[in-house]
Amino acid sequence: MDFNKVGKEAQEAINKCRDLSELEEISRRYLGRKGVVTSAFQKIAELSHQEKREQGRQLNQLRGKLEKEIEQKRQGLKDSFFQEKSERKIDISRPGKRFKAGHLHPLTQVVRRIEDIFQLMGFSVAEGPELETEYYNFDALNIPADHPARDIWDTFWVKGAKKGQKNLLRTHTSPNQVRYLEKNHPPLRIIVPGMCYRHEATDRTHGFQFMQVEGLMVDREVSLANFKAVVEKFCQMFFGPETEIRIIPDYFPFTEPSVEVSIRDKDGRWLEIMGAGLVHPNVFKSVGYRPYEWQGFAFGVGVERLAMIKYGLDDLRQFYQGDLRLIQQF
Ligand code: FA5
Repeated sequence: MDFNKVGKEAQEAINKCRDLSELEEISRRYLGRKGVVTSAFQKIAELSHQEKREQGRQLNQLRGKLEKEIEQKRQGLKDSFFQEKSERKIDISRPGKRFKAGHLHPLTQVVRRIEDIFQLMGFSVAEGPELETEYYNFDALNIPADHPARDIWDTFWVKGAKKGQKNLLRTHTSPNQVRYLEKNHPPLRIIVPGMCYRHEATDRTHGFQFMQVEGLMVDREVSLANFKAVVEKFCQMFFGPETEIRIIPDYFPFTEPSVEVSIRDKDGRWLEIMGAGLVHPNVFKSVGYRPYEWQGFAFGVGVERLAMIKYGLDDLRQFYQGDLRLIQQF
């Protein structure tokens, strides 16, 4: 066997080799159990003593050299593999990954817009609990237990109330008139946004869960004319300067007189958006004020109704279905 030739061939193969699996193949070919060098070792057993020593020495040299070369190459290939990998990690020319940014739900956007407009008119934003007591939701609002208005505001009664008290999911945001008047002294102007619940068969304009924004302004002299100015300004800022409103009589136990406000939609139809009126003397009495010393107006506007008109939707249940095709439009 020509050791020089074998050595040269092996060296060339090692030099040309580009990846680790190819290198392992070369290593097997020369140094493996049936490899060229290994089989040569087996063959020299048949040679004479002198030749055995000579060839054995050369074969040992060749094997040592190849082992060293292959090991060096192996290390080199590994290094360049990791180098390439780490270079890939910081390849600043690659296009970035796009983050999916969410945005506020259309109803949240509407509530924020309502808050902005009323804040411009000097109203501050207050909050109240969704789990209410019977007292704040009804009694303090001049709706005693036997009042027929309890039927139209049937709701979800909740177990676990304190003794002598009944808990329910609030049917409207009006309890916050009482809660706020108990803790603050007029003159005052507030709005209270929040979720309301009613035991109601749903349809395109009614949900069993919906949002209202309550409004309350109390001062020495507050009239329906003040209310009209505020609500008209609000509608024009919210829907556009040409918006027409209609105010007609209605009935609520906690206002006197009571009114209903509608706006005209794009097809010319009147759509009810809120109930309102002047705060009833009995409500002032329930918070310990002397009636007729203070006057006020209050209103409760339906957020989904405003959003439906603003966005041209015909079914408010769509707001609660989480359908991205709808939500992503706004
Ligand atoms: C009330 O809830 C009174 N608390 C409003 C009020 C406040 C009157 C202050 C006087 C003074 P009403 O039930 O009409 O009233 O509801 C008011 C508004 O809430 C409605 O105009 C409507 O826009 C919205 N609304 C009422 N029920 C639903 C419902 N089931 N689904 C969606 N919106 C509703």
